[in-house]
Amino acid sequence: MDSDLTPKSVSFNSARFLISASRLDECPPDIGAEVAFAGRSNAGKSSALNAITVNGKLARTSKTPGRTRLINFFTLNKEHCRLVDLPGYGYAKVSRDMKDDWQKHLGHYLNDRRCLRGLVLVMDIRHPLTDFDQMMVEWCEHNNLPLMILATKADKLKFGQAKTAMLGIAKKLKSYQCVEQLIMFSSTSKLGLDDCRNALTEWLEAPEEDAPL
Ligand SMILES: Nc1nc2c(ncn2[C@@H]2O[C@H](COP(=O)(O)OP(=O)(O)O)[C@@H](O)[C@H]2O)c(=O)[nH]1
Ligand SMILES: [Mg+2]
Repeated sequence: MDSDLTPKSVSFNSARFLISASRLDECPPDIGAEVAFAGRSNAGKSSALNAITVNGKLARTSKTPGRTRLINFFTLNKEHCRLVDLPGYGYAKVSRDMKDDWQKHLGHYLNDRRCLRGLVLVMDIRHPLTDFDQMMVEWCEHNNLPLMILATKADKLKFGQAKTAMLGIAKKLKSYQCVEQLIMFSSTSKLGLDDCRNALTEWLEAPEEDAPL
């Protein structure tokens, strides 16, 4: 029976846009639990967020890479539980100064955000582990932050090819303790969606004392 005393469990289709921040001091209060999504521009990050939340319009998807320059926060039904869309990296058509600026703010978020429970790194299964992806993996390893890797756009490959790609990624990541999940994913075909949601739920619903930071 449901009552107000029962702690709510996370439901992803409850996600609603909360706020965009370009700096740490514009972020919502650092309480509760957050999971942030990172990835190279055009990797399929917004599409993955939309698929997870069953909301085609939640995180804007774009055929023009590099549009999302802000940290976007989405609330969930459970109190103080949020999903966070980080600025894509590898964006084109911006000055070096602007790039440095974004990277600095992203760095502040990653380093200082105490409610961060885990990072989801979205990579195109056909172009996995770019330099920046590698840097994010190293960062998670160094900071003991649980990492979930979504190897997305798997629908673009034949199953055998996708399997081979996954084995290659797994081999390169086998020495990293932080990698809790490596999921073959497709926002289009919904492959891997249940595994991804289950892992997110586990992170978001873990008691505070088990939090990584
Ligand atoms: N076939 C296929 N296309 C995808 C998938 N995910 C994203 N895309 C396409 O890849 C492009 C970039 O996606 P987007 O989610 O905006 O990438 P972001 O820059 O990482 O947020 C868009 O044209 C999407 O339609 C997927 O799983 N399968
Ligand atoms: Mg995006």
